[in-house]
Amino acid sequence: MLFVGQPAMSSALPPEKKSPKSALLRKLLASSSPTVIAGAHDGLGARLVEEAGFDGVWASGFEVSAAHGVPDASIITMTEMLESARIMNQAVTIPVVADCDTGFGNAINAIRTVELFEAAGIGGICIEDNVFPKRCSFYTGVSRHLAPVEEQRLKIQAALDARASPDFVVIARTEALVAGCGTEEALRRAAVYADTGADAILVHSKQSTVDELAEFARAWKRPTPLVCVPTTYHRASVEELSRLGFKMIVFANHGLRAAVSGMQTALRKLRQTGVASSIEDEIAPIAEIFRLVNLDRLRAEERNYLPSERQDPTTPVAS
Ligand code: SPV
Ligand code: MG
Repeated sequence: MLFVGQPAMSSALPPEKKSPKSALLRKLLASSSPTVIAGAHDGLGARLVEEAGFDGVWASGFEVSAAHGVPDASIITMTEMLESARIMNQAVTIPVVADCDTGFGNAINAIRTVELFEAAGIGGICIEDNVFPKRCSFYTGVSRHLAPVEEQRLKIQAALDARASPDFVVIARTEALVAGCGTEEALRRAAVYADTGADAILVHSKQSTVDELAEFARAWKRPTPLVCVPTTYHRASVEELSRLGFKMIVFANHGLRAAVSGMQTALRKLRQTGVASSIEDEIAPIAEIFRLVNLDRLRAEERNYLPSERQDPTTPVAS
């Protein structure tokens, strides 16, 4: 039974309409221009990503973890991540790529991960070759262990086999460079994942320059598209990364970091001054929040679906 306010789950749709966003994402990956996506952790953030003109939303494990107030270290559960990704997906028309870390366990966990994320209408997921529990690629003092390549190959195979539709995008990510295993090992792993059928290869790096990724991309001869995440090598532009051969570029956490800076500045000033007018001109007007949550739609739906005696005739229609 569908309760008022409960969104219709996409799994109730006929099979051909099950994952229209995955078809969209697949099209983006196949196009000649770079696909540029940005990180988010909730519906509002996802909507801001879409409004800024990005091609898709990266449902970031780093962001969702931070939004829960915990490190990015396999602490949030698969269902917490799924719910966050589902909320983001509901808020936008562009596809969501969900960062599913290790697939939340072994290949068997990855199977259910694919089933549930696909059923939620997510465009695709990314599965990395860290062992569970993973540690954020940027944490220092971590002894990094990668899953044995054969075990990871089977996990990618399991994820691909678990798809209801071949459109659902499975990105295989290697942490070989982050773990200090070198370009050759990164290429060896990426080749195995690509040959297994992964739709794209995300090769992560925590260097401050793009050099090791450039070396990787130069040596990459397979047609499987490459994905990169320019967080530490932040001087590399979309144009440069695209020229190097990267097809999808993920600005993974910049919205969260911008929000944190903005909130810290405003809240500190508010606490110091004790008067809201001190920051009123520096923060989004209330009306901007009305617009972002689509108040116009609420008004229209009230007019259309509530009996006249339930409508408030004095409430102005938001313009
Ligand atoms: C994330 O956003 O959670 C990622 C990208 O996996 S990164 O944090 O750069 O590893
Ligand atoms: Mg992550």
